Amino acid sequence: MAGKIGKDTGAQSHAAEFETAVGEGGELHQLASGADDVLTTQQGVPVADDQNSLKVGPLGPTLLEDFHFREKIFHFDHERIPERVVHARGFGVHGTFTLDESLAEYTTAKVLTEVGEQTPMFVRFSTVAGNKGSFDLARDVRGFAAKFYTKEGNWDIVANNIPVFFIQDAIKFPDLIHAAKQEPDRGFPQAQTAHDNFWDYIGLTPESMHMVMWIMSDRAIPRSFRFMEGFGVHTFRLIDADGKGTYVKFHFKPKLGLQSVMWNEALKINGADPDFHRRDLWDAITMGTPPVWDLGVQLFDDDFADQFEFDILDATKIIPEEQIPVRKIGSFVLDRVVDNFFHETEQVAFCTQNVVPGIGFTNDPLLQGRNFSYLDTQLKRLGSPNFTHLPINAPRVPVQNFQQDGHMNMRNPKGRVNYEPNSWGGPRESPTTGYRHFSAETSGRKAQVRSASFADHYSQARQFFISQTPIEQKHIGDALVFELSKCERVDIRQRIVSHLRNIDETLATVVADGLGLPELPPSFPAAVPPRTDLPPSEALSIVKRGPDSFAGRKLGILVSDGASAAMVKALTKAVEGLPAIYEIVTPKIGGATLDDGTMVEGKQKIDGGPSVLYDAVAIVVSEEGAAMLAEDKPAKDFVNDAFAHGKFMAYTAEALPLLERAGIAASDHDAGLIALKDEGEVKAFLGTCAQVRVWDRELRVDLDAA
Ligand code: HDD
Repeated sequence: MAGKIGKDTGAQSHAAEFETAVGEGGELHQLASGADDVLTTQQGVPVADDQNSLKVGPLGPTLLEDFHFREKIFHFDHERIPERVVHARGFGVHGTFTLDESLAEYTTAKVLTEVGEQTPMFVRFSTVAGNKGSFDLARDVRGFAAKFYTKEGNWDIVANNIPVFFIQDAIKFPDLIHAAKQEPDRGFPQAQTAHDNFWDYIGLTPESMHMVMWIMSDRAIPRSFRFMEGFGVHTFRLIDADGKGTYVKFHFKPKLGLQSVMWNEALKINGADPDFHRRDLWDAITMGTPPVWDLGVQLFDDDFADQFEFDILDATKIIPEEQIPVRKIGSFVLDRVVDNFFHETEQVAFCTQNVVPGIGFTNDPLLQGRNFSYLDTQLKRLGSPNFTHLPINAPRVPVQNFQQDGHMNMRNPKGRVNYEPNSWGGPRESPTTGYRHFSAETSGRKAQVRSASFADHYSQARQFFISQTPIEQKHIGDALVFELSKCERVDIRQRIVSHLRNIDETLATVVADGLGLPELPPSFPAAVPPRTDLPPSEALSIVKRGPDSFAGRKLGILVSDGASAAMVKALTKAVEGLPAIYEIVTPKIGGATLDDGTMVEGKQKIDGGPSVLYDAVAIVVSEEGAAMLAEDKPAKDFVNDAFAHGKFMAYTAEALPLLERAGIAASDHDAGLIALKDEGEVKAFLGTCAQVRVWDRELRVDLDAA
């Protein structure tokens, strides 16, 4: 039995890595244990009893001599490593990037020039503020860190799902994060910015205002990692064979389109399934519908940079896609879950300074600071400068240099020579293929300064706001009211409203009203007058970039005993055909017996499968089933929430009494509430669901009225 456990839990793969690292590990392992599936100590000694420590008699004291017991407990005691100071909660998966269009005109990087080349990748999604055990649907930025294992070494784009950042200079980062995370005296609130310290800091940091618009928008509560964009944020540089540079911003565009949840939904999802996002990605991949993103670039030169309204080195600014379109050059699919969460997701170490020949940095002061911070943090977190030896961090090309020793070293240089230059032989510099930094003239007075070209903090915040559809604007107002209403100090609330006046007067008025401020505070003094001439940008709205079908999304089907088997079958078949996902929700987890006597298995019992877990719902019940569910609070919540959250809902005629008892009167019925008269209507229903939500219903059933 012990042998079986060893095999199933990955003792095999551990041995395989050992083999990779040491070369002859397989034989050693064989010698030590005698068989592949025998449980061993860390020294490879076979274990006879893993359940009882060594004692003097059955009731006697445990002996220090029991080396297996001591080793096992010692190892357990040291299992935890420091969690990431930010982005602690994450979820990583493997994938592959394929290049479709060469950028050879601009760069020598093989990953961006060899069309058809498939580059293995690892991507880790994350929230920022919450600790490792926090919930997925916090209102927060999402990390979208991508490691490309290229033929020229590892290239990391340590991206977010928001294209700008709170601050312009890395020296401010510790304060920003201290203010955002739980307050130091009380250790809460966890995984949320709805508290005094955060908004106090923000109110005193006008450069954060553009980012504030993004995090108060629905971008900060994505439906799933699969429906999110990713942005490299900074302006990077592509470098060609002659050393000529071209500015570049990196974008990840989901093929599924953009989709978010509603705030009221997020609050409930966190209770119903704190792992909502990681489960979603796990399910999509393991069910054979892996998500795909396009890799896009915005390319521009010094002339554009000179005439652009803002500084391209300022990480609080975007370059609107209308000004520089995003050129799609390839795509990546994320199609393999990890074998072991700790091994891969926890130990992966992203570093902004991981670039390959042909890709370089700019003087963005945030990027320059990040280039120090990431390497430094890995030493603290992973405990050794040899973190690059861990399989998830190791490049997929030979690593040859004279760096040596240190904790947990697994690849010291072989032989006598460990210095350079030497006359023995060994790896040499390669002036032709090696990494060359972008060469540029630079001069200036040494001083702690901020460029005057970074001074406009409101114009793009306003541009973002006016680019949103009315419902998205409403959500921004609602979110601000929610967050600020959790602040105890009135002056902190007021100061934020004073900033909003520089962005949009109506927004400021709505928020002030929602907070019950007796009057609008004066506008915050702006360093430069905010511009009002920037045009709206379609690309900034989620609603305008939504999915165009129900594919990849999830239908919850509420089924009772006696429900129409034909209808359940039609729905499940149509969903599978898209392909999308469905879950059957039943009063009892054992399932429901349908009208033809067949049994349909329940994936969720109604109490554990609220409608917030689904993109759309169908209610397929019998008369008796509807009568029974009409007296059941979770069933009524299922229906009522789906309606209030603007979801498309299909129902069989028998469900009407349940709808009514759940608070949906005949006069409330709208185009999103679809009666399924026969199975032929199922396809049309799913077609309608492409629209994501019945937005105007939200205005009628206001959840977050300011
Ligand atoms: Fe950062 C982690 C993204 C600014 C310092 N950051 C981290 C991760 C992402 C980002 C996605 C998680 C990586 C993972 O999954 O392991 N960070 C960003 C973006 C920024 C940004 C898009 C602005 C454009 N970060 C930023 C600054 C600093 C840091 C200005 C410090 C000066 N970030 C870190 C860090 C972390 C980190 C402390 C924590 C864990 C880690 O690096 O590996 O070094």
